[in-house]
Amino acid sequence: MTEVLDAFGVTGKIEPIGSGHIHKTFKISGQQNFVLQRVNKNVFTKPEIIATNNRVASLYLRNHHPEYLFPQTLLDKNGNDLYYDSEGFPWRLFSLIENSFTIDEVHSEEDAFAAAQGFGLLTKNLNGIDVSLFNESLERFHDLSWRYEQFENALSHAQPEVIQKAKGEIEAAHSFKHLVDEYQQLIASGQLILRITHNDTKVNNILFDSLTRKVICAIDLDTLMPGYFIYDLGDMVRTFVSPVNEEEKDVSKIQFRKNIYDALLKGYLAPMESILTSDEKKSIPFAGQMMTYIMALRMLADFLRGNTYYHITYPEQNLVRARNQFHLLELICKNCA
Ligand code: GN1
Ligand code: MG
Repeated sequence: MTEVLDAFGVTGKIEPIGSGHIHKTFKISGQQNFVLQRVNKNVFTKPEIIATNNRVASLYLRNHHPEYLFPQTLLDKNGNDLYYDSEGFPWRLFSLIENSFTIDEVHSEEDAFAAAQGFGLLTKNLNGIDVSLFNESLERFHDLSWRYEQFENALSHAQPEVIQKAKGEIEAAHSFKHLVDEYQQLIASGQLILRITHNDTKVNNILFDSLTRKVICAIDLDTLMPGYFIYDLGDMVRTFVSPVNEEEKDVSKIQFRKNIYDALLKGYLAPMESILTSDEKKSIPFAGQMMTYIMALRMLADFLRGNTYYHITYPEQNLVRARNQFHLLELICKNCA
């Protein structure tokens, strides 16, 4: 760790922060405060793609929307966005944004509106950028057909006792397969425009101001890359509408809060309404369905595979998450038609 702090030329006390499932994140408290992250190189095998995508976006925003706050990484002593330590792990450093906080669940219509507006503004402000300047930091990340195939593949290689434990969830996964067909048809129809989307719009990727409770900015820009608006809108539906998050074991607490759904849609459309086409708007109800399904499939596949992707703190956590998400999916399908 000293090696890494040295490489960036910073000093301070180190403590772990954050609740992400992928990277290791630390707060550095010193004369100035920073956020230091060790990038998960098993997930992001080409972390330079993230750095380049972010640089392209940041440059465009600086020229076209200088008022927009984009959390760009700080350079190491050699002028690089990423520092590779002696063991080959990539690290990056950000300024800590003081007096800010994140939330894991949405508690009010105001928060839903504000957070959704925050994510919408990112895509809106990047409207007009040359999408081909970006590369996919994770290939086929939200390709539902491919994620379904991965689930089937994990299932075909899983141990019998693991399959037995996940029986109900496997059944649920099969029962929603029609969403894959719907997705394929939608993509093939060409109705959706490839835009620059955030692709990980869970509510805890919005930074709020502690004093005003206004949105400061969207964070976690690892998957800022070409995508369809349904990916962003859908992951908001998935993480905003229920009063409990994906870790909740008691599925009876999962709810679809219509007032929160309406507020988030309004918030997202505030910046996006004028750029979305009428064809795109027809897919609004499908967004939450497809993104909740894709996450349920990914969590279940990871459980079947023996938990190789998401960070877990107890053995059945991915199964719990998948069960939670299938319950939520059922509610979303009932309420967003
Ligand atoms: C991961 O890193 P984190 O926790 O923000 C995942 C998302 C999932 C999410 C589920 C790169 O996001 O796709 O929606 O977990 N990110 C990656 O909580 O796989
Ligand atoms: Mg992430």
